[in-house]
Amino acid sequence: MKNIVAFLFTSILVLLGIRCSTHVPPPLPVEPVPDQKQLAWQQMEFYGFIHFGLNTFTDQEWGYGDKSPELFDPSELDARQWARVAKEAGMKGIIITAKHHDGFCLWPSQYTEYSIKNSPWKGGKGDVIKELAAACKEYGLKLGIYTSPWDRSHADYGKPEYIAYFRNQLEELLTQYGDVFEVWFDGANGGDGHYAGADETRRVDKKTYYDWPNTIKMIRKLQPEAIIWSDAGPDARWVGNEHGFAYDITWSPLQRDEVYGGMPEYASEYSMGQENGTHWVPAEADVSIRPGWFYHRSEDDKVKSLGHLIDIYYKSIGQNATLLLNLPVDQRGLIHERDVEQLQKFKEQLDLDFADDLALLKDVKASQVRDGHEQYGAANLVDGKKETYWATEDSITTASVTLDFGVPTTFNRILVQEHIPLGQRVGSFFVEALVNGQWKPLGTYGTIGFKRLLRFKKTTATKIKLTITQAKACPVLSNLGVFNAPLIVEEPTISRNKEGMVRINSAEKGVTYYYTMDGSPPDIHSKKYEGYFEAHTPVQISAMSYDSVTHRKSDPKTKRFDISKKTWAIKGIGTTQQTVLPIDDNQKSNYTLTEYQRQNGLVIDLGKKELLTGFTYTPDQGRLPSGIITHYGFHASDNGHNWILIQEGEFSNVLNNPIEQKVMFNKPVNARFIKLTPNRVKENAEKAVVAEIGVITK
Ligand code: FUL
Repeated sequence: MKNIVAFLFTSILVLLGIRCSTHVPPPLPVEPVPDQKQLAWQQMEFYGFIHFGLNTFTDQEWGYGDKSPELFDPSELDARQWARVAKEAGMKGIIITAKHHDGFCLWPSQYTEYSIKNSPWKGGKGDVIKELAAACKEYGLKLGIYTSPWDRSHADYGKPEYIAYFRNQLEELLTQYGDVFEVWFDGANGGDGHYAGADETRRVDKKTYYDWPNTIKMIRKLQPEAIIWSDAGPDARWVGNEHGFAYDITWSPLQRDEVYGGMPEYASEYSMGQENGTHWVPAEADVSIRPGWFYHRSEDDKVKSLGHLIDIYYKSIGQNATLLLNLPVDQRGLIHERDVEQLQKFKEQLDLDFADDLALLKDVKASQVRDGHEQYGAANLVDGKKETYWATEDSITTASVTLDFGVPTTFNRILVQEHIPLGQRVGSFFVEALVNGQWKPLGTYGTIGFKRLLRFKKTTATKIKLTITQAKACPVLSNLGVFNAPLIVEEPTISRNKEGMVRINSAEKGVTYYYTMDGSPPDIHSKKYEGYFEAHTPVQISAMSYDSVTHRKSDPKTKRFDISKKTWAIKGIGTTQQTVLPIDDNQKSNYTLTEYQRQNGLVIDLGKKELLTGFTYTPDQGRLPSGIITHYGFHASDNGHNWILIQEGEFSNVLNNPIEQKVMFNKPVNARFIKLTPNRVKENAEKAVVAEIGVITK
């Protein structure tokens, strides 16, 4: 019986033109190809970055190298918390800033006094790298080291002596803490610095100064499995921006010999890689979960939204890069609660996105299979195995595969992977879906590489067809996945414009919003948002996002608005666009008061008399806020000529946390005209900046 089955099976395969007995040689690799350590690294996909150091305590991004180690004093440093958070977010490793540009070392290097050994933390006996290495081990994570080639504290920076120091320190880091999976060399090199009291600008020849070939040789000897990262690799490269985005066309091969670390034209000319690149140097996308790399209390409100983080995931890992997501450690020595919460939501959403592969074990046919042999058949694309692949004859570089669901199936994501041990091949492809018996285009794309993730709006189709239109050599694809990701359900944003129209919104189209205006928490029985609505009197709006398919709902978002600014006008200046900026209710655009305007103050006609109990001031909401008013005067008038000073004082903590400032008056005041005078501005700047001014009437 068994024999008959085997005979029938073989006959069917022969009839189908699929041979399984004879050996058909696999496609030859298309050079360059990854080595074993690069393959293992690529499969890690997602790992964390930790920026921590003296900058954390001086509220800086680029320390000058002049701050005392005594400022480094985390109150409850817990590297196990960092590792736990990273692990739970799905990360596979952590890279830490052992030394940033300021030169301060997080380990007790024997070659300098500028380290934690001269800090009060653990009486100078601590070692952050050691604690992190142990925590990584405990949580099954790999450890990576960032050590800045530029050292703004070192007396010898710019001279040959510094290179010996740099290597000595690298040797400490690569011999004392176990296996290191990645060594990260920043391209930001040379410039002004303390340089042990010299206080000057030192430029280096980035191509030659560091003598990279010998440093690389040394690293290879000490940590043969480590990936060495920089703009120029040699093993992995910068993606060319700090937004966490790779590109529609992202080649892992790179003309490596043309590139060097910190090369000015790198981002625009090399960061996408090259089809004819000479070396395998895949891209890594680095981005911070907040605007800054180091922790700043002023950014507690600026942790990236869930929608933004998910977008980063699809544009990095989904475009042939790995994702290095930075989690700044705060002054306590912990990853802040808000970042942790956001990471949990991120992980939850990704797990849902890829929960069910609708392509698994479905029927797939290819326009051509290498020698018609089942070893290279299209079924390999959906067999759930990484190492099997579909390939065509060597001479064929345009080909297609068609996946048949059998029944109409709804999806909005496609995953495609090339078998990269044989090199990256595909340069362009498009995808179609058979919807109600008709082929509909879903999109046209560039490269695939290790992983390509495609997003579409929900589509119901019986078949999907992927057509490769250009490839360097015969295509070799290992995986085709299809998913139906649920909507991103995140806290919505609530905004109101100058006309008093309220908008509730989020990054995801298709979710429903429910809201209340009476202070109660929203639920699905609350009022449904159907589009802009008017709100001119003081109101508190609480809104949530809801997905009616999965019944998931977001945390509520609450926003309070006072009277609308529909009738407001700025006095004493022309009618340019600038005039509405501080009263447009969006807090995003800045209004700059010149020195002359500062003396006269910002005067606003409210349009009618109002009973005011206080006012609000929102400083510049940009990355590096300028013109922050620290001390104010607030004046009121009935006619815009005779003014009474209502109150003057200081905006408390505005420099640390430049968010909307609220000032309540000692007693209410009736007025039609108001005036804000910037009595003092951060760093005595000449210009004062107002992103928004508002009144409180309740
Ligand atoms: C940049 C540095 O200058 C930043 O401070 C940060 O460390 C980032 C990851 O790389 O080039």
